[in-house]
Amino acid sequence: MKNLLKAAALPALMALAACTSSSVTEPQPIGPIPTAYQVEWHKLETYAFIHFGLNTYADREWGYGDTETSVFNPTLCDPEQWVRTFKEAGMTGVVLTAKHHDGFCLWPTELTEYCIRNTPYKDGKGDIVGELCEACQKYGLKLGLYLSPWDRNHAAYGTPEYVEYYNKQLEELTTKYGTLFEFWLDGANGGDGYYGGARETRKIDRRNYYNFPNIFAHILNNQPQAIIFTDGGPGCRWVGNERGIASATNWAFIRSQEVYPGYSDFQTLQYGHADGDKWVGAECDVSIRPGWFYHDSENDRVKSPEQLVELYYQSVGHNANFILNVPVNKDGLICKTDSINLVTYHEMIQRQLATDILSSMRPAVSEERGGAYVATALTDDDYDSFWATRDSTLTATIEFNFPTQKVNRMMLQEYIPLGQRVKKFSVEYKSGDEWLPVQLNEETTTIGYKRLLRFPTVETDGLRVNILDARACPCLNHIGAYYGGEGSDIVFVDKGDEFDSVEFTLTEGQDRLVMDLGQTHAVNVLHYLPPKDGKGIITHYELYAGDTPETATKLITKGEFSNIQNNPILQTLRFAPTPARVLVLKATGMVNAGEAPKAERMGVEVFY
Ligand code: FUL
Repeated sequence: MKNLLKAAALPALMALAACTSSSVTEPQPIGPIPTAYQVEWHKLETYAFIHFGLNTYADREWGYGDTETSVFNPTLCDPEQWVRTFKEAGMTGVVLTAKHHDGFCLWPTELTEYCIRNTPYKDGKGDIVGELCEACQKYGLKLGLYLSPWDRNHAAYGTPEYVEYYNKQLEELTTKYGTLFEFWLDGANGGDGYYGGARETRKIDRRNYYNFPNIFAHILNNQPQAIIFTDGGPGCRWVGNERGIASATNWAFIRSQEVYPGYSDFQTLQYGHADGDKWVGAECDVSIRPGWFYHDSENDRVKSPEQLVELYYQSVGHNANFILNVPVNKDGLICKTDSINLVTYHEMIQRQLATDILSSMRPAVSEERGGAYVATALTDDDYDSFWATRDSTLTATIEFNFPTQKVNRMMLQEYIPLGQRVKKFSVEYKSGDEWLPVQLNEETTTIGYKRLLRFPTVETDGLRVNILDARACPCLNHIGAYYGGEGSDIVFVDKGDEFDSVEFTLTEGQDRLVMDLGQTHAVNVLHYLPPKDGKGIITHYELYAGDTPETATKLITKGEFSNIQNNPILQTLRFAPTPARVLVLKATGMVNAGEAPKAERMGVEVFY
C-alpha cells in the first residue's frame, strides 16, 4: 500500500488510466520469435554435460579411434549418483556424449563393434545411455545426447556410406531412449584418424558432407521438442568459446544463411546477430575441469564454487543457457570435489537471489498499455503475465519506491514469446533527492530471456529502470532486486595456469619454439600454454631434444593438442625422462597455416 501511495505522488510517472481489457490488444510479436519449444528450453537455464568414454581411460581429450574397447571398465558406475548430484546443484537436465570423436558408442548398438558390447563393463551387457535415461526419469531430469558427426574409428568416414551409418545411429538414439530435450552436434573435425586401420587424414566439406538439413529433419521427426545444438542451431547455438560465457550484449538471433557447423566467424556468436533472421539462443559450454574428459592430473584444478558463480552470471545472467561439463572418472563416478563445488555454487546463487525486494510491488511506470499489460505483471510470479507500453512507445521508465534497503543485484526479463526487443536500458538508484546510476562493469544493452546485474551495494529507497531504446514496444515480464550479501564472488575465470619451470630462454622460429635450459636436465614434462590472442597456436607437434638447436634431432614424442582452438588451455606432454639441454617443439600443424608458432607460457619439469 505504501508503494502505491508513493507512486501516486509522482505525477510524471503516473500510470495512465487503464483502458478496459476488451479494447486493449496484445502487442504484435516482432520477429524472429522463438518456437514454444525454444521458450521452454530457455527456462531450463542450467544443465550438466558428461564426457565419458574410452578417453577417460586413455587419458586423452580426442581419441584417435584406435583405443582398445577392453580399457572401458567403470566398476562402480552409478548414473544415479551423477543425476542426484546434478539435481542438488539445481540443474534441470544432462547431456551425455553417446559417441565422441573416437567413434566409441556408450550404448549397445549392432551398427559397430566399437561399442560398449565389447567392453568388460557388465560383461558387455551394459548400456550407459539407457542407465542414464532411467536415472533421469527417476529423479525428474531431462536427457540430451551428443553424437559426434566426426568419427575417427569408422572405416567409411568421408564417404556417403558413413553418412548413412550416422543416420542409423541417430535413428537408434532418437527412438530408444525416451524424450530428449537436446541433441548436441559439435563442429569439430581435425582430419586425421584411425579410420578402420587406414590411419590417414580425411578432409570433408564441412558445410555439405553430412547433409545437415536432412539430419536435423531426421532428429525432429522422431523428437520434435529436441533443441538441436550446433554452431548455428536450428535449436540453440554455440556461444563461440568454451569458457562458458556469453557477452553482456546478447541477441538470441543469428543470420541463418551464414552460420553452419564449422562457421569460421564463430566469435560473433557470443553476441548473436542483431539483424539475424532466426531465433537461435546461445548455450555456454564449459568444463568444471580444464579438460572435457576426466584426467587424474586435473584433480586439483576443479573450478571453485566462486568461479562457477561467476560463470552463472556471465551465462544465465547474459541471456544464455549454461551447460556445465562434469567428467565421470574411471570408476564411473563424479569425483567428490566436483560434486561439493557444484552444490556449493548452487547454494551461493540461491542465497544471493533469495529475497526479491520488489516482489508484488506496483511500480510507477511512464506508460501502461492497459488491459492485462499492467505494471503489477512485472513483479508477480506468473511467467505469462507481462507489462507493455503502447505500440508506438519505444522508451519507458519503471520506478520502484520502498523502505530503505541494501541492494546489489537485479534481474530483468523480457517476455520472449513476442521477441527480443530492448536495445538499451539503464538502472538508477535514489540517493536523497537525486537519481544516480548503479555502477556496472558491463554494458546495459540487451535483456532477452534473463539479464542479471551485479553492482556495488547501494542503500536506497528507490530503483528506476529506464528503457532507452527498443525494436518495438517493450514487453517485460519481470524485474527483481536483491541484496546478495558482501564478498568476493567476482573473480577472474581465466587466471591461466601455474606451474614451476626450470629457467630457460625461449626463441621463436618459423615453425618451432626452441627452449635452451642452460644445462642438461632429465626432462620428463613439457607445458605449452597457447597464445591468448589466438595467433600462432600449434595443433600438431614433434618434440626433439639435443645439446644445441642444430643438433636437437632426437624425437621424444609427437602428436596433436586436441581441441586446442576451442579450448586453448595449458597442454601438458609427459614422456620418459630424456636428457636435454635444448628442446625443440616443432609445429607440424597450426590453427592458421602459415603463422609462426607462439606461446603465452612454456615450462618444463625435470626428473631427479
Ligand atoms: C568440442 C569437442 O571437440 C570437444 O572434445 C568437446 O566435446 C566439446 C564440448 O566440443 O567441439
